[in-house]
Amino acid sequence: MRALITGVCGQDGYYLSEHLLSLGYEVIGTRRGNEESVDVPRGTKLVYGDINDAACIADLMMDYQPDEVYNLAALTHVGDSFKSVSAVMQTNAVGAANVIHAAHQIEAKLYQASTSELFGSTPPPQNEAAMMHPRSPYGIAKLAAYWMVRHYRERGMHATNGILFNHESLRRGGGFVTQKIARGVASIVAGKARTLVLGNLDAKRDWGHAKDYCRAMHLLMQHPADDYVIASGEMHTVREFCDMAFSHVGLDYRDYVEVSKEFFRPTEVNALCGDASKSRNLGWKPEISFKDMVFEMMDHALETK
Ligand code: F7E
Repeated sequence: MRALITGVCGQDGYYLSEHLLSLGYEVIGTRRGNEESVDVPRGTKLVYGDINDAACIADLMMDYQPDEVYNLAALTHVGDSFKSVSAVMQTNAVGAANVIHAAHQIEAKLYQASTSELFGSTPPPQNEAAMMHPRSPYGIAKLAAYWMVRHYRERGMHATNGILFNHESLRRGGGFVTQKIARGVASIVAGKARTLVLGNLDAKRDWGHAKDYCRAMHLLMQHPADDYVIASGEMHTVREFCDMAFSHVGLDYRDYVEVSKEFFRPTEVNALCGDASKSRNLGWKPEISFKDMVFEMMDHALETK
């Protein structure tokens, strides 16, 4: 089996490639830059690819004829999307359409990285039938891609939306709140910072481990094309995350965390908690707990500071 992963250089690209390679897949991953030091699992074949360039994506499909295509490439920071509306629409909606269309042309199966941000203001628990009401340009662009997947599915394509709730790991980018907290605590412990400045501490999220969620991506592709929620079913506030991370090193978060309007969003998604019963019925379940995920991120941040 041959898989093509767009956005292989991100957190999810790493874990998905690692999983597919362990199953004996040949993995082709796209990257845009020419940097020497790209961290992908050994065995991943890196090729140039930009989902915003329809011709480039079409050529990749023709050249490599993948059996499965995983579209993970995207602008992923929700907060930033308020300041880059056109770019996020271009990459997350039009770029995704380029990938979906090109995969359809060669009759490959397609996985689209959909997101709990689609649900936006709909109260938890959210499952596949919950109303979609995104609250950011990021969510709106992802909703367009979600519908494009459904559209091609209606035309007979094996096209699946994995609606993944927040998923983290030591590979998470530093702009997301979990990694910001982990690295912030490590900086305080190392004496390099005195405070950690955050935004809305009362936002509630359903956080799982990226490794578990990337395993799900492949599993979903082995089942009938559909929309599937992947979530832990547990909800925590940003404040609770802080409490656990600071407690891990014997500190009280209230002594170090400051709140600034700078990190609030114009419109916030207040509470996300997924109901993943449909995916669980296919045999998927998360193996890494919230606590273990926080500790893994913390220990890694402490080691690398
Ligand atoms: O924010 C609040 C913030 O940026 C989580 C992406 O992978 O998951 C991710 O989106 C919450 C929000 O992730 C800060 O307001 C407080 O309520 O870690 P985040 P996200 O926006 O939930 C979904 C499923 C995706 O699809 C996305 O691509 O934390 N928060 N203070 C903060 N957030 C950040 N970034 N920085 C703060 O200082």
